Amino acid sequence: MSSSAMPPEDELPVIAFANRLPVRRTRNSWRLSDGGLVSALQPAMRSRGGIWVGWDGGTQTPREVPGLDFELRPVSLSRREVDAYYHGFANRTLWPLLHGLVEQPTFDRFSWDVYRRVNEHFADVDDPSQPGLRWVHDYHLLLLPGLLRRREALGRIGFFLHVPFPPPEVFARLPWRASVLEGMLGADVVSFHTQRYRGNFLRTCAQLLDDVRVDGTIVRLHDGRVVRTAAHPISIDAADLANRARTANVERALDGLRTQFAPRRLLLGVDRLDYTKGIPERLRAIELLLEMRPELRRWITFVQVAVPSRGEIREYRDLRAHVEQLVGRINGRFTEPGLDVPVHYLYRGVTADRLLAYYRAADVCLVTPLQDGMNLVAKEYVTVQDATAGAGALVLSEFTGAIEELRQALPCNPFDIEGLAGTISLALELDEEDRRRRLAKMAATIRAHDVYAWLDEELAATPAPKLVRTA
Ligand code: GDG
Repeated sequence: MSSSAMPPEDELPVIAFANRLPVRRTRNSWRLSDGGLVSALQPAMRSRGGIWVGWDGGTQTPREVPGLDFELRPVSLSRREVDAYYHGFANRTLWPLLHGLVEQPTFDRFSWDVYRRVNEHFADVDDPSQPGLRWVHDYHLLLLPGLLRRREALGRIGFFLHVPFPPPEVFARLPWRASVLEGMLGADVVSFHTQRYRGNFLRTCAQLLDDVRVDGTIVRLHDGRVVRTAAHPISIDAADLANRARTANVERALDGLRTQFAPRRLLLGVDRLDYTKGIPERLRAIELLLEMRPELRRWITFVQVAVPSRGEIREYRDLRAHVEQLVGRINGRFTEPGLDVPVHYLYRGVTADRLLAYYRAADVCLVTPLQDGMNLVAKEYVTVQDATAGAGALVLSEFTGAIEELRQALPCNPFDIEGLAGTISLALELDEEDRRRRLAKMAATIRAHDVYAWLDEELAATPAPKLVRTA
């Protein structure tokens, strides 16, 4: 394979691989889907052109969609494959394992076999002779970098993990740990959100693989190939979000929210309904706060937007029941006769404009995951508040990737319910000047490292990996 015939790395088209294609069907056309991954990758695909490889979700997705300036390459999966690969190995094994065992992972050989097969389907739709920058995303496709390399794909291979990487003693539980690590090491560069996850990965390779040598931040393989690692925190399009937060539609929605909730102060949570997000802990802290400070029962409202997620999986259905029981209990205990309930719970997604109005209206945003790779909601809230002269406070879990950048947030340990209740109380007491100062600093940090900075880091051309002979 000669790289001299290829255009320079930074001109190669991007071939992105992600679990899902970034489009959804509306009544009679195809639209770009919402969601963090799509909005993060979209600018790169727009500027470089290329191909997006992903599961078609069981629909007949066309290769080209008007208005989309990159090609779609669908991977079709049978219902059994989706069950075992997606609901099974990806979401019942890898998801809880990579999030540090916040739930028990299942270890099931059949799901593992199907996961391997599905990763091969993704490799099958790629044409290895097409020069490109192959950019593989997330825990659904951990084996794909290795498969692409074995097929001698032309150009660099990058891998980005959107979720945490746990310490070696946690990852060690996975019966197929060596195959998974070897799959990831098929990339030229393996990237994580933070130095901590990167460090965990390097220590895991050193401890669990016999035939590699970890040398600082690189991994040397037995065949002399060198794999680099990186920490590139993902971010948001801060300028665009700041503009969108000021549109007439958002203003209108904001007026509605202010009329609805005045004169109460608004606390907000926005998450997929996922057990990593710490929603029950957050509710229990609110409950404790209302118990300790009865005057707040008529002065605060907590709005939780819980976007339905992975309802096929038992743990998620149990979580929903638990959350709904807690909401009922808190409202039952603390609603005062003739007054509004203290907790508003929305089991659905809201439109982008409405979400921005909630971000604007909220006096406090509660981002309290038990474990979260980054958390974009925290960055969005800060950006919107700062751009609209707000003075909100952010309570942020120590177990998010975002805490490493958002140093002026009020940190919390969501496992400590009393401590969390105290931090929420503090957020309500903080003086306005202090809140504005904190917001301004955090917003500046986000602007300085927005999604474009992340893309530049991820896609920066690196010299072709050198072959290093080991003795
Ligand atoms: C994974 C990792 C990492 C939420 N509710 C609504 C809505 N959203 C949007 C938010 C935000 C996105 O969804 C959620 O992103 P997060 O980062 O908070 O969380 P995950 O979905 O778990 O994402 C995470 C991320 O990947 C990127 O690498 O940060 O750690 O777990 O953009 O605004 N959007 C709309 N309505 C809603 O109701 N329109």
